Amino acid sequence: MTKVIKNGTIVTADLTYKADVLIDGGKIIEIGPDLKGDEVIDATGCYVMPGGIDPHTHLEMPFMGTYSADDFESGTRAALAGGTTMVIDFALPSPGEGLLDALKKWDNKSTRAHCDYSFHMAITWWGEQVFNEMKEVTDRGINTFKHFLAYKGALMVNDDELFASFKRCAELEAIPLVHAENGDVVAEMSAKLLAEGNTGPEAHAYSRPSQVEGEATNRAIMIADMAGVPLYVVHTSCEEAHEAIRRAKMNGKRVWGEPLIQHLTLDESEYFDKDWDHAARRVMSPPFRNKQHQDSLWAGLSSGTLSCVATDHCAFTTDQKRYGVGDFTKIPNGTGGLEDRMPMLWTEGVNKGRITMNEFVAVTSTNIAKILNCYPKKGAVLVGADADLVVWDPEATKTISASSQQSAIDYNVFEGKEVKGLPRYTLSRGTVAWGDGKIQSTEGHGEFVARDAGMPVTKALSTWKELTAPRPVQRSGIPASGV
Ligand code: DUC
Ligand code: ZN
Ligand code: ZN
Ligand code: ZN
Repeated sequence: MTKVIKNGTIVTADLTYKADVLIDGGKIIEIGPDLKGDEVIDATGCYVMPGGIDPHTHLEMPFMGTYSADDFESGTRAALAGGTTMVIDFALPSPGEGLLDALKKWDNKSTRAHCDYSFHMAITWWGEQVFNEMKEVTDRGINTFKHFLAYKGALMVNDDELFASFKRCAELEAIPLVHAENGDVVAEMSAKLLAEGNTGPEAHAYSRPSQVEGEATNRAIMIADMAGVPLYVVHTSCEEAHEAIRRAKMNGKRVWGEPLIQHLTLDESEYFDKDWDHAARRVMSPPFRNKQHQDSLWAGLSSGTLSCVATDHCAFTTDQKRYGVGDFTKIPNGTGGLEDRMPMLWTEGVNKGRITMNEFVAVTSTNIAKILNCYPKKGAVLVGADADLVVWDPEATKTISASSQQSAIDYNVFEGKEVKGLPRYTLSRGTVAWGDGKIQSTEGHGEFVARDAGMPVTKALSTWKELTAPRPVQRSGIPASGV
């Protein structure tokens, strides 16, 4: 049974043109005018784009004494309703737990996924077992390792561990990821705020100013450079971090930055003079910033110094957020966004002239597919690519509301926002998974996407070998040969 998407305009990261798309066996088999298929999907007035890829989700993640409320079932439903056809979730070993043991847990949870998915592996402690298992993890098709420089006493790794792991990534031609906030400084500031009686959710923002992110981003970039490995910085939320990334790029380093849709569109006023629940629901790390930081992130997307827009989808119910009444450090950190990332970015980005449609495709799908080594299977409208596609209606509107969302939580941080630009259909490997305003996919349809290590893009500017190779000592005026 073939399917044909007719009368639409194809929009990719580099081209915009009118053509039909013919699909068979879950793949695109032909692109051109006047194609015929057994089943017709009408794309009149719509753009046909690669399905979104969200490179940063935490589904059913054990965190801060609870589990994030959206699992692979509700989380991937939310993804599809918003035009996203692939998520990359973080397998998270608790400190001391083996990587392969953690991976088994994520394999089990993900059997319920509605759309395709892949994993990053988190490095939450260091030892011989971790060093050895990193190789087996890459053999399983996971070529990215995440490091937390925050969450002291829980997930945080120290610089010696970070350096060791980055060097291991270099050997395996894998890419390290970093959550860049200085965990030592955050811990000090949090303790001081609490001691002074600042227990409410707004103190969360005071405890992690943009400097803690700028410092950690720059540190991670320099350590990655010494290890001879590229670096992907997750949830870049401020100018200081963006500046460090820009500088590294200008110096020829392979460093990528990932702003979140939340940081692009919501600001710190959400924490101040608001009721406790309102502010606590928006507690995440890094916290929302001011307008200047938002302008910096938008500039990064249009200039190309920032590469991908993600969500860090890590949703907690109001009841879970209330674990932190009386102590802001106990409010589970995280917000949702899977369903809203693409409509919000289109509305605030494309409709407002901040980014083009092609840039929209690049930052929601194609760039990350290339970085993570799953392009052009994902992130492309090309013959042979998976038919993970979104038929995007630029005229469709809605008001975002928790009452109509797929997510399992009881609120939405974008509540009341009017969006213009929504998926009419979302196709997952050729199957219509979202259409006519409803989920049409089945639980378990999603498949794991293996991503090999060792693509050319992992070549860094300097390599550990070059940096540590014996070299002649140069003293003032004395030739190095020592004559
Ligand atoms: N930040 C969050 O807000 N939630 C999950 C993990 C993280 O780094
Ligand atoms: Zn993080
Ligand atoms: Zn409120
Ligand atoms: Zn995260």
